[in-house]
Amino acid sequence: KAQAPCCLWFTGLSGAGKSTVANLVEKQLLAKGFHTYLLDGDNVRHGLNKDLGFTDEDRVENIRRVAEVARLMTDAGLIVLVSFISPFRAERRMARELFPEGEFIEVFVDTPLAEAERRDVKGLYAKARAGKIKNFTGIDSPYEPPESPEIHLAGGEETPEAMATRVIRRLLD
Ligand code: GGZ
Repeated sequence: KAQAPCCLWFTGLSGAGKSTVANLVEKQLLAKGFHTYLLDGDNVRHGLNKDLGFTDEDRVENIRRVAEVARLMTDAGLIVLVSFISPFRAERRMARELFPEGEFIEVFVDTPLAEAERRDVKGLYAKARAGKIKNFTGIDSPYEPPESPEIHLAGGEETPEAMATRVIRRLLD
């Protein structure tokens, strides 16, 4: 059965593959005729949240605003994909509580820190280790892994395509 509207909430470290998987999932949903929107740092941190950085306080506010926007979008009938580190359990719970039962689907892209750092696609981990970026998640800022996500993806083992397929199955079967 189709689960629309709903919020697919991707969480995981920088470089875990959240946005890669979320983009693949969105593509598949669009191909099936669903109306979707993907919220991520690229379209939120440069606009709505450009006043926010990476202190704990700013991350809390970042996630609060993103959750409220996602809720407005599900009200409008969309499947919303949200792709932020969202490192704190309390804020993910707060986000969950904005949605009716079953409409919030937490997707943990569980790529180990060592693997994300080994890939270091954007070179940010190297900068964080060198002290050039402060408060970097996993280095000198915490990440609290989900305890019971609806979907748990082994980001260090599966391909993005395989992970996206699992999300789609869970959503539509
Ligand atoms: C973590 C940072 C930081 C710090 C810049 N810590 O791999 P990316 O580049 O594309 O994803 C990261 C993104 C994280 O932003 P979020 O809005 O998802 O974070 S949160 O949910 O915690 O508010 C990374 C980049 O921004 N980046 N500085 N200090 N990631």
